[in-house]
Amino acid sequence: AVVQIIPTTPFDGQKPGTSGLRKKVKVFAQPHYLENFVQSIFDSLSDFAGQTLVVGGDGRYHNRVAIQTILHMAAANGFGRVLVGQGGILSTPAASCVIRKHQAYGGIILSASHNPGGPDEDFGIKYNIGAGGPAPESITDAIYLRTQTIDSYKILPAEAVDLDVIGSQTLGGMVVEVIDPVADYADLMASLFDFDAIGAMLRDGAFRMRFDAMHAVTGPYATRILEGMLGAPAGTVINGTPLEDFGGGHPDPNLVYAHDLVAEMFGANAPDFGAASDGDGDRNMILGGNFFVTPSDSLAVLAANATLCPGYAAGLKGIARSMPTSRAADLVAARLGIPAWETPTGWKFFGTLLDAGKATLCGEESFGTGSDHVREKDGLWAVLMWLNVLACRREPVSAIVTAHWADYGRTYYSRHDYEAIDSAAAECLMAHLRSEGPKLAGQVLEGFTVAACDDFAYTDPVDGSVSTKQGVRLMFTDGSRVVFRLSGTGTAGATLRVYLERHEPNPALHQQDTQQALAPLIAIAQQVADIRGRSGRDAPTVIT
Ligand code: VG1
Ligand code: CO
Repeated sequence: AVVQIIPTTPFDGQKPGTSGLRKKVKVFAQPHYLENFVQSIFDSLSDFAGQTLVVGGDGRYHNRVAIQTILHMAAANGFGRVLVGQGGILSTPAASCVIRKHQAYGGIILSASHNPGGPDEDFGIKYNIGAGGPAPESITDAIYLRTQTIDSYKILPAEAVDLDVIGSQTLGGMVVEVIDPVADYADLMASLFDFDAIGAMLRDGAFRMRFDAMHAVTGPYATRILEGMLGAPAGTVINGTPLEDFGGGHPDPNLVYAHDLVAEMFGANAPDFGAASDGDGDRNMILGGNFFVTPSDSLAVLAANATLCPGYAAGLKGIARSMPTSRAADLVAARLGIPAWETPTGWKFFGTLLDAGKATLCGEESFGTGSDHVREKDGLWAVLMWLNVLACRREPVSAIVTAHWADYGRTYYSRHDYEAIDSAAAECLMAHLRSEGPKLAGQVLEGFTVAACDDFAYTDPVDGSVSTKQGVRLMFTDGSRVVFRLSGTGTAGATLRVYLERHEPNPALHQQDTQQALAPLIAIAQQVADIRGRSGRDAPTVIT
């Protein structure tokens, strides 16, 4: 077959957000829409002729169609080889693992993460670099620029590739290798954690766990690793078959959407440990019996216990967290005498720190935790790290976390999301905070004195790149914070996120309800941003 050059015209709005380009399936399914974006990726890269590209997705509706297009375009653009997960499946962390292990040039991941899937729901695409992580802003900016001028794309007209049979095929001059999506990732996990100790705990009958794959991509990974390699009883993994529409749910591992798991973990005779992951397998929620571990606390507890795991026995080089994530992990870093880094929201900002050996663990409040083993956050990795810690300590999750609070103080933390509000109203709210916020310095609000208010800007300590307007921070003299930012992953209107944080050193005050403990800060957020007036909403859509 001969490469075809197809004329096209630009589409508006192909700007990658926090984690790639996310739009409704109906937008992606328009003729040339995906092709324009993929060609813009290739046009923003250089020297990839004959190189290897990794391709896979979370299995949502449109995944297979999109992968066929990408394979035919990769062949037309001169890639030498593509590694694609069987059935078009690769979790986001597994894709990162495969890119690194096989020294690929880069990879394309198809996912809209925790957003619902199906013909009327969301789809997404992002490019990852050879180090395995999401493309930095220099590349995503170039891609966006290219989408605005693109006038043609290259594609090889050839039959569809069989994605279901493991092995090699050719597509024009390019080799397509359909790979087992789990194998490389499972090997990496076995190299980091004490599988003997975890397996012994899972098999002895006294310890019970449940993992909710939410009908999303981690089903095959969790089933193979937990029930297969570690010998957990069959049925440990629930909702373990990936479905194109995730069974109609939001594959978002939080207390609102992981309802099957939450019902069991907060019911009578609750298992000892519960966990869930999201659509593309990079998020995690950790639960004990009748106990929720906030993602910010999870990062801190894992950091404090990391040396119990073989892969981290030598200690941590540093801990990085996104700006809105609570500062619980900073306290652990200080105790360990290692650096604590604060980056903008989105995993792409951790890459340079990990590559430079400045950080080992990273985390985000949005149920994201990971390490230098790959360059994405990694849901099942976090679950295995918790299991390794539990296998060593043999204490309930709640006891480990409350002991951590007694030691370091408890950081009460919550995020309030106002989803799908009017975009103009949301921009107006942020503009108001940017101009009026700094004037609050020195004022006393609800008994809290404002130390400073700014719009977070970040200079990457490794490559010097600068990212501005990353969220308005209202900081108080006691260390409490209220942070406001707009989501960069939504596909309808704007989503306002309000992050609330207060450190409580006194163990006698560690058993409060989180929303009660944060009530004065919630009131301050309302007062300074007039959320009700500007958004027209009386209450947040989701509280995590
Ligand atoms: C959200 C989270 C952010 C996370 C991003 C991608 O972004 O807040 O912490 O990195 O999703 O996660 P935003 O811009 O909507 O706040 V995933 O699991 O969707 O790749
Ligand atoms: Co995700």
